[in-house]
Amino acid sequence: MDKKRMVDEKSKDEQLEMVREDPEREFLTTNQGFRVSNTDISLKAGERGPTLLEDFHFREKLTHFDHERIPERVVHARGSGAYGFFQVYEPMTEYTSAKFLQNPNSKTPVFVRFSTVVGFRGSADTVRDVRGFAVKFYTEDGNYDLVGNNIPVFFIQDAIKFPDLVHAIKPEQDDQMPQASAAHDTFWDFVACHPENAHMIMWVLSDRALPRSYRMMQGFGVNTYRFVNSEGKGRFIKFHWKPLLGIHSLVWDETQKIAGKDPDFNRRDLWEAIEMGDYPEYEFGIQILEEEDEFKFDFDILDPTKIWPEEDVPVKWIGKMTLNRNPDNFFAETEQVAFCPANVVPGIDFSNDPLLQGRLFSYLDTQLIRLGGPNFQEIPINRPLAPIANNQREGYHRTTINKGKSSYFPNTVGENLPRPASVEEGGYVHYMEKVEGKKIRSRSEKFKDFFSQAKLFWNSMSKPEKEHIIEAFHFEIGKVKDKQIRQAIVDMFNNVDGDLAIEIAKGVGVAAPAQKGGSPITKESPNVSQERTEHTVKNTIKSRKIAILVADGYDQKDLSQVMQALKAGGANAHIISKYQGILKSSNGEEIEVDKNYRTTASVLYDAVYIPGGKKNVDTLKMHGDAIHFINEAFRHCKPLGASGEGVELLKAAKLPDIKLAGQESADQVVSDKGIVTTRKEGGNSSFNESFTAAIAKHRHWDREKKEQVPA
Ligand code: HDE
Repeated sequence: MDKKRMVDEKSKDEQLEMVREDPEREFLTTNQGFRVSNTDISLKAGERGPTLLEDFHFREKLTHFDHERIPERVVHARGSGAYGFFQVYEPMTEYTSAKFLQNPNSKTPVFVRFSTVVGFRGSADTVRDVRGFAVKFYTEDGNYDLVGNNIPVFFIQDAIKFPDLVHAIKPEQDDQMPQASAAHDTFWDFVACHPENAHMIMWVLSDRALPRSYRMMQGFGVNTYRFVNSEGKGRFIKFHWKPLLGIHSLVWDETQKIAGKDPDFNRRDLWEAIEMGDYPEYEFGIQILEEEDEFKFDFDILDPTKIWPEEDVPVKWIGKMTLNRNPDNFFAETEQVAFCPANVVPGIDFSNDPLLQGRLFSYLDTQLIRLGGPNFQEIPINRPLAPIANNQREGYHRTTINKGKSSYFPNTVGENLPRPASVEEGGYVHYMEKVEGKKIRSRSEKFKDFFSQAKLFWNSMSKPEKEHIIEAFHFEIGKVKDKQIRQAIVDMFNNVDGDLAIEIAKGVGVAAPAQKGGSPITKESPNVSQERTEHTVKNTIKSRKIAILVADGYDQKDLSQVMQALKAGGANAHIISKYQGILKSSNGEEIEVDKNYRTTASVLYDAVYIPGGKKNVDTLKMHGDAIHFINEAFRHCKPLGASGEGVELLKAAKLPDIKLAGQESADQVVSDKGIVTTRKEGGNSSFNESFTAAIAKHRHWDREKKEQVPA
């Protein structure tokens, strides 16, 4: 009898409930289950005597503690997880037989882990890095893992180079510095020795590597996969995730400051959003390529350093994922989750992408050491919802109690069960691709074009995005001590774009290329730009964090109407003042302060607002921290809003070349490069509209003079 169970949104939660421990148990016990009478003082021979070996509780407590660490992931060590569900929009029968992609009414439970790549488990969230975007679908056919990143290409073309890459980018082997950063000699030496990195480097030095939130970044399967339908027809596939909150990033200076102020910034953001019911949502997309079109492009579709430009192969959006529950226990769930690209269900298969082929081996291998043996799939977070039946036995930490006599196939003692399933019964059959060739260490000719798509990416950037990339080169290469490596990088990127190479050279103390070079590619692909892509939205302020700077004597009407408008748009406002406690408005109303200048900073917010009230503003003018708050937000191109007397505080901050609302036209709302002001106190709906629109835009790159502001 087929024991497959029906899977719905709650199935994984119900399965986990069986192993959850109730925190409200009354008595403390040992691991043997008997009650402990004292856990504060060890058993001693006399009050001042030595501790006795027979104190089993003491020994058990310390022994367990001594063994509480497991190896961190060799890459992607720092991560944050969340549960949710996935729903397909319409049956994908034409393309794949995967069951979870057939029924729009069924919800498949998922667990997602977002991560940085290079830093250790305790490193800061906001470093410049690729972000992992790994999704485990607990489908009725078994677990399907889509282990992706937030950048659609990779550094190298062949998995055999992965250890070299990771050794080069991790802290250097002699002094173990720097932490969570590519800005050091060995990494850039590796890059200069491997021009195949060029395209990926363009992405890593772009704003993509500084996501504002895991909820506001795209995800990509990177490798080329296959969908196979029930007739056995295969098609090449690339996977995409698109965040419905839009695609937004931080700026470099801000990320470095956040790393000190709140190293858990992205983790906290995800956790708090889910706690507050702001459930992150992502659309799931596929690029589909017919097999007969495999050789149609000037790049090899198996090369993971290449995208399939969306102008040539559009993305079809086929479903949506919602994340709606935080884990109960970080270690048990987020740390012990084990993803593997080889975990596929019938209807999904691999391509010969040489990076993917290596990945299919590496993940299972790494879990064996990290999770201590071959039974890690029994850990609750890794357990499929589909039943498991095979003849694998024993090994460390085995929890399944296999009954009966047989542990082999075929057998006569156990009715020849469990037996392999036919295709009709749901058995996984590998795609019957015809392969032939000589054993050879080589790759196809098209793999050797390293620069065309790097240039395509550069061509597609908006002006501010290009400036950010140049600044990133100045930081990263500027940190390289060896001048020869710095020169080699300038020369390497001269193959991408001559002007870019000249700009890099300017900032890092080496010569511009002797002869200006560059790839001849003129094509653009706007969807690779975060600013130009059609996949972002700039019409919502949902879940954005707004700082409101306030002191005693504020204008209550001003404050409450703006707070209401922000709340109506789904944003979260915080009252910030010199001290925590209660503030009084000019009319005697009270409001509680959420944060003081010590416990927060402008870098932790998306926008800043200052309400009116003369006494309020006169006090704030004397607070250097308030002026700094404004200057820093200005420098990071964030929206600022002020009403009534609040405008005077912006004046005091001396923002260069910004038009502020003047006394002469009290009703007017002035909106200039994201700075929205009105002199009218006590409520103004057109101010709210303009300020909300400025926040929705996220950043205002048109502030050319931002460098003139000290912050
Ligand atoms: Fe991974 N990668 N990877 N990787 N990767 C791991 O597996 C590996 C690559 C990605 O949240 C490891 O369990 C090789 C590309 C994510 O737990 C390890 C190669 C992409 C995560 C491993 C790659 C990824 C990992 C380390 C080159 C985007 C974190 C710990 C051939 C498509 C998953 C672990 C999580 C983790 C190997 C390249 C994504 C060592 C050999 C390309 C999101 O097995």
